[in-house]
Amino acid sequence: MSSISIEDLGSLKGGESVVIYGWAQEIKILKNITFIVLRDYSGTCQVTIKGNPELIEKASKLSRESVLKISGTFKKDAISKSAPEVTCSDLTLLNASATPLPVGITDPVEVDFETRFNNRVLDLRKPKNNIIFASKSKILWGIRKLMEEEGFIEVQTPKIVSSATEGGAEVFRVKYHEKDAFLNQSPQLYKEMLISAGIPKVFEVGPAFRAEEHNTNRHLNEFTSIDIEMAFSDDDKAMQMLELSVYQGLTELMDTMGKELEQYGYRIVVPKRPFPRMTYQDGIRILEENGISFNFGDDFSSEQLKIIGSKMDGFYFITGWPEKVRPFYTMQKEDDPSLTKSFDLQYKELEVTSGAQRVHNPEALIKRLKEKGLNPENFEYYISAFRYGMPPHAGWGLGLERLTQIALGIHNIRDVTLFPRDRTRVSP
Ligand code: AMO
Repeated sequence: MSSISIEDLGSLKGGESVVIYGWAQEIKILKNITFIVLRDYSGTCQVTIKGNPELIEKASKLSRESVLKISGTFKKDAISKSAPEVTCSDLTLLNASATPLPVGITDPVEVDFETRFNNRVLDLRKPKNNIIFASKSKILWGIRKLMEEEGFIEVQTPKIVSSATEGGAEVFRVKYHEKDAFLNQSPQLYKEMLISAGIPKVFEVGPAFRAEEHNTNRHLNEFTSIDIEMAFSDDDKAMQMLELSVYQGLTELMDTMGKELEQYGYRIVVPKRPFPRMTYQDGIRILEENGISFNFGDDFSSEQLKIIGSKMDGFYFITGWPEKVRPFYTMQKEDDPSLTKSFDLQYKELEVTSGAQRVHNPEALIKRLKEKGLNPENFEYYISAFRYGMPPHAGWGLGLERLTQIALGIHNIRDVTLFPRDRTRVSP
């Protein structure tokens, strides 16, 4: 007999023979009757064992979270109102769970962070944690669908690279045969090269590595970057595409999982469009109105972004960042080279995306590299892509974990990461 998922039991009339597989979430042994709460990937049901001393004896030896095969009869008018019920006629122990469980699946007491993440597979069995990853997948699916509709090609670029993209300090070095190499901090240089390679719209979803020293609730050492690059484009068009991407990703989540997520206490943020835009100078003005003096050209600290973000409702752009705080590939404004054609997308104080129109002239690029104290020779493979006709182009990089944090209102970025990598954790 083929098996049925717990969710699909609901479609039966009652009285049918069924086979179900799952974990023994709870085992309640009473005098002449034993109840097992069985959980599979779709939900939980109650398995009732009575009038069969041999089976009751077998069930009494089970440990929680053991994997079982249950054969029985589906009971329509179950006593348990919250879960469907199956009267058990046979029980096979497929794999016993060790005891005690370091992380209980239903125990009301929360274990500490280290224990949770040392035993992450058990922690992920909790439906409230598990659903975060179905949500992350839906957000990504919404964005992927949009990319497909808009004619983007999904690409995969190297993650072992010969030069640091986003800055020297935050890069992991790796031994690459006889040479040194780096783990890529962003697909930036490669996505730009693909514009010269004749792909007008590229996107990539992949890991990005940052040797961040600080332990915060928004930084990982390995995160998922959604990157796009568009030919014959500018910062304004890139911002429009970003607004649409965030909107579509979160709408897909709301439409497909909104109700279920609410049951777990998550309230999805669905953005209102258009996202307001403020300039870097507007940001400074807000700070000054709040009695904070600020040096033009500096980056906003997270405390300062908290103040700026408190004036904004939901997602907003900060545009026109100073050249000093943006990477070498960012295009300067024609009328004021101290500023750039760049933007960040923010949600309150959290930065979700950075993007810009890029430098496309090879001489200008070499000049910018030198001004930033970098050696153009180390970037020759990249610059050469600009020598034979590089279109003007623009794009952005969006942190999927940060977007998921915002969507579900989750404080710590580690909770939206299956196996987080941070300053102290590289396992599991
Ligand atoms: P940037 O360095 O701002 O820009 O990164 C883009 C986005 O990636 C996410 N992010 C992170 N998420 C978790 N942990 C981290 N340590 C981390 N660092 C960054 C953020 C951030 O907004 N090449 C440019 C993008 C571009 O211009 O196309 C870049 O990488 O959400």
